[in-house]
Amino acid sequence: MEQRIIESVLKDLGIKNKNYGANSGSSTGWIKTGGKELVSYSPISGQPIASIVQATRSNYDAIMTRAKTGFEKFRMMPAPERGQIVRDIATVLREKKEALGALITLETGKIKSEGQGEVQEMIDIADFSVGLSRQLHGLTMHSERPFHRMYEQWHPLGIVGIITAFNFPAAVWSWNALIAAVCGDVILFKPSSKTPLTAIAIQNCIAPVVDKYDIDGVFNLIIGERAEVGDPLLNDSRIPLISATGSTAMGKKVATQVAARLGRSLLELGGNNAIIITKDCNLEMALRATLFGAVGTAGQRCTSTRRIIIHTAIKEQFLTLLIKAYEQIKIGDPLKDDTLMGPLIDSQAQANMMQAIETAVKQGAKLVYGGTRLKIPGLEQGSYVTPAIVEAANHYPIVQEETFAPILYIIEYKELEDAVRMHNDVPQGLSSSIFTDSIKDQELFLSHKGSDCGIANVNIGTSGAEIGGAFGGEKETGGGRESGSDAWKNYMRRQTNTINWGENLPLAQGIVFNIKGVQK
Ligand code: UN1
Repeated sequence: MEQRIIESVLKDLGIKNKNYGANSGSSTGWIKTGGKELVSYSPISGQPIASIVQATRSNYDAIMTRAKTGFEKFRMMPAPERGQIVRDIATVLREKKEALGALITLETGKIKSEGQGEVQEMIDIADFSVGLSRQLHGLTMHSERPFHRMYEQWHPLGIVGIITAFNFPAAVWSWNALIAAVCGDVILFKPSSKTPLTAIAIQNCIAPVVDKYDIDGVFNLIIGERAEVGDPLLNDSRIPLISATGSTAMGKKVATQVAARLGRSLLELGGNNAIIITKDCNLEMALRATLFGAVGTAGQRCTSTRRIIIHTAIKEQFLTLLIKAYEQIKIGDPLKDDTLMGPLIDSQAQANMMQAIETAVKQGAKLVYGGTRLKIPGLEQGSYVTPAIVEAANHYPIVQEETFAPILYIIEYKELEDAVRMHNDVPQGLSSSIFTDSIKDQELFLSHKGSDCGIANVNIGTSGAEIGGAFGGEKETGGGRESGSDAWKNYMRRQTNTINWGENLPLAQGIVFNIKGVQK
């Protein structure tokens, strides 16, 4: 079944058995790259899907030249016209939703419905960006000087580097690329080497739109190794902004390298997201949110629920219900309709999960469910696991870490203030949630002494954020905000303009600086 799906999806998205790893957006924009071959294997079965000839350093330079030329033209196009381009991209994405979603499933192992959901997230951000293209507003200020006018305007930044992770290979591209595009930037996309085909598919989807508007050099792609492509990109002073999604370790490296040349970085890194479950909440809702948050995408979202901080009085009841629900989760081929959890991305992720559980037990935790390797008949090469439930204490070093796998730590509390303190007592600060029917508990959680995360939800889980809000988090999550709200400002440079339309040259702050014979 998988082979047939692979063939039809690749055909539909214009992917060949062997592909090039650099493109400047148009259908003729592919560069005949000459680097090492990279094979994309499906985590579902471990079988190869297709391969890519990666880009070399000189391929990188060629793409940068095209990006630079692309920017010179694109920046002068009125923003609403750029919005029109993104509107056309949204139309293609609607047409290709099924195929692109299936490819995301093939390359990441996330279930079908989540693959489709990821393309929907792209469509949503495209629609949002179209509206935004008429709303790149600046403020006007009242000048302290007579016959003066002051305002600010937002200019495009230039070339924006986008580095993405395997778990959202398409949506995170769209958050960055489509908003940057309406802002008048051009982008250089470096996808995860675990999901290069989704990146190639995106290029193929948008190529007819790029051709129609003659904007080669706006949506650039580069697939290559760190020495050939990754490091040159981070160190390139022609790239004023690098937007990077991935682990905290990766983010620290990006931040350091980009800061060394005083470039800007926009970081969306690890999370260690918790749900606080209070005594008086709707426990069934809390249970459903926990299941999607901890098991969805096999625990491989940066927003995945990793900790449950639950009131002692209801802990046993909740745990019983949770285990019962975990027993019913269908694990296996993510292409099948009734599967709820697919494989982990690779055997390294599986090994990391097993290692983390072992470490947790050594540190005093109790494994109460799952945490085993699974062999699915016919898919023996896939890294399947049973999701784990572990009773633990918040201060255990392993609980303080983000393990990118479905491990859920259960932590008890007696007083809400303690729950909030434990909640915040981790290095990461992405997403958070409380389940409660008490307005007081809710407001404490949302107050200045409440959750310290970038996202704080009430009676909603930690994952599955809508695109309309700003997305990102504090502390080791990196501080960046992407997607909705005013995250677009990251992709532009602000300019303050003061205009004197009078006959005098008064100085601000009342400074007198008169030179005889020159001033009035
Ligand atoms: C990520 O895991 O990097 O909120 C992004 C969510 C999705 C995005 C996750 N909308 O779970």
